[in-house]
Order: sequence, then C-alpha cells, then structure tokens
Amino acid sequence: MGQLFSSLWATLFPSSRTYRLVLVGLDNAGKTTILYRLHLGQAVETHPTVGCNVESWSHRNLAFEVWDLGGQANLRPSWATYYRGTDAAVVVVDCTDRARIGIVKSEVGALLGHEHLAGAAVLVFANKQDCAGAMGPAELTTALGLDAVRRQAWHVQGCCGLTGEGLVEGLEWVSQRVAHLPPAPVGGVAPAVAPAAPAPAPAAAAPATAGTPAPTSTA
Ligand code: G3D
Repeated sequence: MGQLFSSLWATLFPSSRTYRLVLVGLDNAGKTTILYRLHLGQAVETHPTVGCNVESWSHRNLAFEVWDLGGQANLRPSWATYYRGTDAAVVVVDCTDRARIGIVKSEVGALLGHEHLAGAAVLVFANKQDCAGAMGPAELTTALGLDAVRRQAWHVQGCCGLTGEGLVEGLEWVSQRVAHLPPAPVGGVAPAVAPAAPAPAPAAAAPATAGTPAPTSTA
C-alpha cells in the first residue's frame, strides 16, 4: 500500500512542489492508523496523537508534508494555527462514534469556515467502515451537513484504516484537486488551491456498504 501510494503521488505530482496537508479528527478517529497505513503499508499499534506530528515524505522529485494534529478537546482549538498555506484538509471520522458526531460537525464547520482553508480541498475519511453499525459515507455527509457546502470542493470517502481499504481512493481525489497548483514560491509557503467553482448539486449518493465505500462529493 505504501509503495502504491508513493507511486501514485509520483505520477500525479511530477514536480518539486511540496503539498501541504493537515490531517484532523477527534481523538480515536483513526488518524494515526491511517497515516501509518499509508506510510508504511501496514497497521501499527497506535497511541493518541499528542500535539502535532509532521510527516515529510518524498519520492523521486515530489515532496509533501502531512500535519497530523492532535484530536483531544484541549488541542482542537490550535488546529487553525496550522491552516495557513494548506492545500488540502483531510478529516478522519470514527463512524461508529455517533455520540460525538455533533462535535465533529462543529469542528468541521469551523474548519470549512476558516479563511485559510477557503480554497483547500477537503477530504473526509469515513473511517471504521468494517464495524457493524458504522455510519456510511452518505449518512455521514448528511450528519455533517456537507450538502450545503459550496465554498470548498469536498469528498467523503468510506475507508478502513486497519486494512487500508478506501485510502488510496480518497487520496486520488485529493491529488486530482491539487494537481493543477502552480510551483510553490521559492522560500515561501505553498499557496492553497484556487477556490473551487460553485459545485453542482451532488449526484444521489450510492448506498454506503462496509468494504465498498460509496463516495459522496462535490467537485
Ligand atoms: P487517533 O490517532 O485519531 O487518535 P488511532 O486514532 O489511529 O490511534 O486509532 C484509534 C483506535 O481505532 C485504535 O484502536 C485503532 O486500531 C482503531 N482503528 C483505527 N482505524 C480503524 C478502522 O478502520 N477500523 C477499526 N475497527 N478500528 C480502527 P486501539 O484499540 O488501539 O485503541
């Protein structure tokens, strides 16, 4: 999976441009699991993210950095301090955690409303699709009120951090959204993606089924 991921990015980003991604989500959403799955190709024993972890990855002449921001309540207010220059935000949601979906909606609303993310691509990973009773992508889209979002291009991708299912598909979407970006200014922070054109009404979402993620997106 890791190698496939690297190849994918190398193909889609054939330049020295560094893309900046922030990875956010409540604690226990599965951010660390997903990060390691994509990086190493295997799941690892995880520990709650403390503060902020930065992954700098490079492959051939492409480079990108992933800012994994801690999800505990006391750390969430600091997320916005990392948004400047961000090309894409990746939000990981524990789809079994219905009790906290209101908190997720509030945090996603704040993210979408932040000025520095006005032009960023927003990928939502509907994680833990392997678990019985997990919200599927369509249900999560509704729960987060994403259908009303026109400011950013967004996409909800069902996935399973443990197996890696759905992860590359989600990152493919991100890559397509940011691939047209100009080279980063020398010594500067890479600019965010140009604001997406107002999105058409999304097509009816396919029913979400575990293991066969049904993406719901505007693009
Ligand atoms: P965080 O970094 O967002 O805080 P972690 O979350 O990556 O530490 O994951 C929290 C727990 O969820 C871990 O379990 C991890 O194995 C589990 N998890 C992550 N993704 C999935 C998934 O897709 N399916 C299932 N079933 N579990 C997942 P533990 O038991 O180590 O706390």
